[in-house]
Amino acid sequence: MILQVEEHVQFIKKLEQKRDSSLAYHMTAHLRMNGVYWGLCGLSLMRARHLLDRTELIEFVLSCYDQKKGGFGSYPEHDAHVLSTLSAIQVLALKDALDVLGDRRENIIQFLLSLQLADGSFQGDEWGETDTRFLYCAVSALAHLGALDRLDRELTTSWILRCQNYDGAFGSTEGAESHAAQVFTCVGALSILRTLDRIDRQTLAHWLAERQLPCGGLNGRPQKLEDVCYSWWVLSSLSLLQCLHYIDAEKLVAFILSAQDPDGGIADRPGNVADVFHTLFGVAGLSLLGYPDLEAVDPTYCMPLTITKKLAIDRPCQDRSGVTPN
Ligand code: GRG
Ligand code: ZN
Repeated sequence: MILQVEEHVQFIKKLEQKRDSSLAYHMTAHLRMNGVYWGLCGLSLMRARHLLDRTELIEFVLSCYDQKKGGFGSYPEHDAHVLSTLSAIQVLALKDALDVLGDRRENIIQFLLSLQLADGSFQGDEWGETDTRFLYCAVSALAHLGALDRLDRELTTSWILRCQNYDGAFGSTEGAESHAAQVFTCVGALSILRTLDRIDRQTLAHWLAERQLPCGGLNGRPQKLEDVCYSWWVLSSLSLLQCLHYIDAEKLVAFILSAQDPDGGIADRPGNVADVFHTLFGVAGLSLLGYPDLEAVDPTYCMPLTITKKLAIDRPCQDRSGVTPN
């Protein structure tokens, strides 16, 4: 089986045209900005970024700017949140359009910094819930904006380390269950902060390697089912730990390809309905594994390496084999 690039590109392109009055469309408005990033990044890795119109994307992103809070919401008139703010910045970066931020750039930096609490954790907005996802988003967004020097790296690192469990993996907060997606947020943030050397890589890499099941797919924690998106969360983390070779790549490639819908898109597992989230993370996983003709993905940012290199984001240098000198 091969990657059906043309079908996946058309699948993503069609989503853009599906703006309608359906309930499903409105019920997913809170994910719209994330969705635009997932689609545009997926297209980029399949070398089809040009299919989404630059001007329209910039207009949409700017229409979601929350003047009062200084960040981006997921949809016009929605309150700013760190999840949609990172996606908005990534969409602009993918279209080489960060300059359009103008004076908003400083307000966005202030918004991101204002989300950090005294213990180093991050809230997603002013309402108080903290999560290592929010920390990653703030750190990545600051890096994209060239403002990492405004962040207290030591305080931020110390919070991440408090979220590490005895098994070497990370949860959403101190004492929370280890979960592979939270591992990505913590390892990714440590990579951006250049403090990856503060963790015991081997214990974590072995926990991540144990995520591979006999079917070839990866799960997010013990006793759970395989799911294509962990091809990103687990592999990017292993790549940053220089341990990509701990998993059986051939079996994982076969699993991801088996979750393709013949009409386009990739599902969480074979036979399920395809969606743009699993399409991006399936393709990004394949890119990390060196699948032919895809753009190389940056394991720290889930962005094409060509883009993060151009932005000269402050990050350790990486290559396709996942070797990341710290
Ligand atoms: C730029 C790639 C990128 C990410 C930004 C928002 C974010 C940072 C990361 C999200 C991390 C996260 C917690 C994703 C959720 C992944 C997921 C499949 C959760 C499902 O959990 P369960 O409990 O599924 O429903 P399992 O697989 O455990 O049964
Ligand atoms: Zn999933």
